[in-house]
Amino acid sequence: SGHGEGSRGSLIVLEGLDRSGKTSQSSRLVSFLEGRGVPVETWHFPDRRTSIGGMISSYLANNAQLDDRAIHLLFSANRWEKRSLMEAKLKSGTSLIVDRYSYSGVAFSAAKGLAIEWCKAPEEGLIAPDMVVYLDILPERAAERGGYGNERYEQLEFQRKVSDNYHDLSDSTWKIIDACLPEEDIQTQLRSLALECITGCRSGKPLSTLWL
Ligand code: 2DT
Repeated sequence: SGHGEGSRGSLIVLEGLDRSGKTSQSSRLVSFLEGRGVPVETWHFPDRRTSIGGMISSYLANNAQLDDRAIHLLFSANRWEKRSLMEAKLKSGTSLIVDRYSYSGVAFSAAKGLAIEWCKAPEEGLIAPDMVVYLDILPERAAERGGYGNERYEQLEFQRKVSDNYHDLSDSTWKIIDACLPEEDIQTQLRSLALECITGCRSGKPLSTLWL
């Protein structure tokens, strides 16, 4: 019943502020899904391993200065350069758990004062996620967790603006999880949301593109 050959994987995106727990929750989720025999990979944007990713990485480390629009377009290009592989994986039945995607792209650049619509434009045509999970945390609480490094953007004032932008971007389809719950409880919610999403995609829901 839709579980056989030809069923596609799901594109599941995790978003949230720095220190919201996205990275550890997504790697635990992937281990869980693998254990259930689900073909799955964890991805992360920016993908710093490409040459565009290298430019982004230097910018984030404050080793390179770039115009706000130029760096925005590099983040977007870093998703575009992975688009065909993403589509191939999904069509071959592999689900992708993606730590940050276009919403980070818009929320962070718009926090510098760029218009939301301008920020959204280069993302148009990328594969739309089947589910966006937002790990919700107040910027003040995230800052208390410590571990902000020396990267650009890792400052409370900036994170407040990013948080406001995420709230503007979110719609009723986003799954919001309170990032201050115990880690186990977050993981439990995430697992059930992911399984439900993956099952739904297997039964024939077509891929679509941004923006929905
Ligand atoms: P990580 O610490 O998660 O590697 O992110 N960012 C990310 C953007 O400004 N635009 C984007 O399109 C993406 C994907 C978020 C590094 C920083 O880069 C920001 C934090």
